[in-house]
Amino acid sequence: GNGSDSGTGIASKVLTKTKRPSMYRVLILNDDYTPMEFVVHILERFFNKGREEATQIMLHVHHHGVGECGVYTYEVAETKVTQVMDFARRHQHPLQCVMEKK
Ligand code: TYC
Repeated sequence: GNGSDSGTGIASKVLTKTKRPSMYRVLILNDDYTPMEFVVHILERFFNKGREEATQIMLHVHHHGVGECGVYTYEVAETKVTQVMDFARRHQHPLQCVMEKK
């Protein structure tokens, strides 16, 4: 980046450090009670998945215990986790959603 003269008459050049943001995976966890259709709905509604991919992710979680919904910057990931946890609680399902640094 550039620093320009702001009054001294001496122009300077400033090196601007750019850095990519850390990325976070949002994961959903399996449980014995949340209906499969509800999980598919969550993946469609909050993670913009189509029916086919949402179903694949849900079945992966059902069989393996955990699965990735998406990868986001910290604030976006945190918002997704809160939205999913609130939605599951409102519908009285025990679905758990967490984030982890990549
Ligand atoms: N195991 C649940 C069932 O049999 C389905 C399920 C899938 C629940 C994925 C949570 O993240 C989950 N109804």
